[in-house]
Amino acid sequence: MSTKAVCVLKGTGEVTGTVYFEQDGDTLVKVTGQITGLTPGLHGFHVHAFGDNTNGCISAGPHFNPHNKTHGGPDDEIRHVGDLGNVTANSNGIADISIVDKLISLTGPLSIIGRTMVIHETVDDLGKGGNEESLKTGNAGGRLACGVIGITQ
Ligand SMILES: [Cu+2]
Ligand SMILES: [Zn+2]
Repeated sequence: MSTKAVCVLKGTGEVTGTVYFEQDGDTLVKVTGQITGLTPGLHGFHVHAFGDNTNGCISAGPHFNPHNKTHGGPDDEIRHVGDLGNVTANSNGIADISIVDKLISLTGPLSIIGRTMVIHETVDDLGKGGNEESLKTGNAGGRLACGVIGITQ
C-alpha cells in the first residue's frame, strides 16, 4: 500500500511551494514538488518538529530529531531525521525538488505527518560549518516559507 502526503509552503514574503511525499510500504520516501520566489542557489530544506504555525514558521520548532542526534546532511549516518539537505533554485528562483530519503517515513515512529516542512533563506552547511550552530541548524538562516505535512489521497 502506498501512503501519500502533501505540504503547501507559505511565508511572509513571495516564496511559495508545494511538496509531495510518497512511500510504498516500508521503502524509501520520494519527495517531489516545486518552490518558487527564491534567490538563485542552495536553500536548506528540513522537516521541523511541530505542526504548529501559530506564530509563523518559527512555531515549528527545531529540526525533527527523535533520535537526539546532531545536525547533518541527508547521506550522513549522524543527522536529524528531518535533515533533507538543500534544494537548488535556478536563475528564475525556481527549485524543482526530487529527493529520495532513507530516514523519513509517512508511518510509524519516524512519521513526518503533522510536522512542518521549512525552506530556508540560505545554504545548509550540513553540519560541516565548524561552529556550534552548524550542528544544530546548519546555519541555514531565516525561515522563508513553511507548511504542515498532511495526508492526501
Ligand atoms: Cu529548517
Ligand atoms: Zn538538522
